[in-house]
Amino acid sequence: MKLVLAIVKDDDAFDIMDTLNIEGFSVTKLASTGGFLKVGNTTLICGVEDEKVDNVIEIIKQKGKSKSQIITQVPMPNATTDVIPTQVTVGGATIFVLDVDKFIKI
Ligand code: 2BA
Repeated sequence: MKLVLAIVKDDDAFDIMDTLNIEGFSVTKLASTGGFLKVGNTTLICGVEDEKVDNVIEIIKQKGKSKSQIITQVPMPNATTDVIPTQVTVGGATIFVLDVDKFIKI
């Protein structure tokens, strides 16, 4: 079994969760915050059989859209007072796949 940990945009989270549920996958949603932009994002946790990991990734890929955004505060320790708007592209999803030693439901 694998644990799919997917960091997605808040806007995409419910669509991804609905599709995963319809396809028979259980998923848990955690509210998270990106360390760079300091804005909210969503971390989805999904425990799946090894052979179904690619199905889960495909669903996230289809529903998670990447988005370009302009940030006006770049987190630099010794930044001057001048603010330079910077464009960053936040990906459709950042996905980690971890091995699961045990899966227990009581
Ligand atoms: P944030 O850390 O808020 O990053 C948002 C976007 O800012 C990133 O999009 C990337 O385009 C840019 N960015 C991040 N760190 C940067 C840096 N040091 N210099 C320049 N630009 C930077 P994504 O790469 O698509 O990441 C979206 C969110 O996924 C991240 O939000 C973070 O919450 C998570 N994430 C990405 N990579 C991760 C990793 N290796 N470990 C843990 N979380 C990760």
